[in-house]
Amino acid sequence: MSGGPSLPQERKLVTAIPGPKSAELLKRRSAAVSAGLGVGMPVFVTAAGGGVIQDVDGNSIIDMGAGIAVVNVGNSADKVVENVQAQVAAFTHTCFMVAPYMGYVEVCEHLNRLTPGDHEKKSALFNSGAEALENAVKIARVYTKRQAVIVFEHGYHGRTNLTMAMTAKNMPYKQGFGPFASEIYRMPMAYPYRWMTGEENCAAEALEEFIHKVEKELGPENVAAIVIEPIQGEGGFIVPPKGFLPGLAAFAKKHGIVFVADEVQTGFARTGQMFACEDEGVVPDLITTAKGIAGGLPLSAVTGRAEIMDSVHVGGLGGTYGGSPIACAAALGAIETIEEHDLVSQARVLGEIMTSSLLEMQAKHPVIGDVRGRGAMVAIELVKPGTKDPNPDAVAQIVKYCTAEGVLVLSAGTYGNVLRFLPPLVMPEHLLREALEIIEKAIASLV
Ligand code: PLZ
Repeated sequence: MSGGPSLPQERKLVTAIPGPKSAELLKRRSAAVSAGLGVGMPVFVTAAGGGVIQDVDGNSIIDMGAGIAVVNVGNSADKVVENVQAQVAAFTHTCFMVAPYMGYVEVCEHLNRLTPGDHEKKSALFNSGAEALENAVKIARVYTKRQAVIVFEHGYHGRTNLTMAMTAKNMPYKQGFGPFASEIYRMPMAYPYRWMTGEENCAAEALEEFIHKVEKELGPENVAAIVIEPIQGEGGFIVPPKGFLPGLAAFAKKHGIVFVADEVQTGFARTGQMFACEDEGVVPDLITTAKGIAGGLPLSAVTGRAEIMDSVHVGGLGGTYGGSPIACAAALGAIETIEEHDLVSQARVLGEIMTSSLLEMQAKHPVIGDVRGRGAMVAIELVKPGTKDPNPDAVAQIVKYCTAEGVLVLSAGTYGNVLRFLPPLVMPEHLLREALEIIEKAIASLV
């Protein structure tokens, strides 16, 4: 069976979810795979492309998750497949530090060109988002000769030891996995919907509290890096109010702190801009990317000011697989697809469809406390009607309903009460509207 963009773009259920074949395979999965890995959609995939995922039972499911913001260009995008096939036939691995190849250099050139700011930039490639974050911290520490790293409440940066310390949420990411890395300091996040004194005060008060804590408790001269997601992903698509990110960037600049934008989830056209920090003209010193960079192959990067990136001693950065030739070939195909098909604009088109429809739902269903996001990164926060009390049960029920109806949706949020939507940017509009109709039915069916 072949997937990719030519797969029929329809939702089609021929069995219950999971169907009998998937149900059998789920048994094999539990027998063979560690129980530590959760299951979202309980089906086994045979093909995927455009806006759909096909399973072993012949069901065609609408994909509102894009593999957690990875296949922005769609699964098996033509250019990705073409480049990967050519690369895999030419050579599969030499290790870039042992014998270099041009795919790596070209990906770095694109990253240096595409990321915000027109200063001289350099890049280094790794495998996963967490690895990019680890390396951004290493680089910032060497450059500043300081150790403290500032992160934010509700933030998510990965599951390795250092990035677990940087990630805010205990369950399921950290519980029992300590001890964690030291010198990580978590600051209050500007979370407009839940700001105690009201949304209008959020940016100014959050910044004030941030500056107070850093100046009085940490000492800015000890801080190597401020690391923040321009829109928090796993935390529940928390969009900081205007002024918060520029305020942090200005504080970092004043004190010689490296300002790191973690664009692992927001990057590569997702938010209707190539990178989310462009929205307020914020130019980070370093930017971490992964996910959408390579159309589904494992690749990540740190890109930033040449003087910072070059401050590391020769041999100080690397890894066996980082910037694998196959992943780089995929990235070149993904970047070409994003630019050629103007997926930046398409993210806005999809975002407008989602946001307007979800706002209409909010007017009818008080269980929707907040609708937020940017571009094709949109979420709803569910509350107990008439309050702002988190309602994770409603999210669980909606996910269950959508799963049964063949729509893959993802939850998020510190309180588990956020439903987030991240369709592939190539999803046909009719499929997106159909998914939204089912989501509304799920909300209407809440008991
Ligand atoms: N930074 C902003 O969103 C990964 C995590 C899925 P890796 N988010 C999805 C899960 O439950 O493990 C993420 C992110 C941001 C860093 C990461 C980490 O990226 O490629 O998963 O290591």
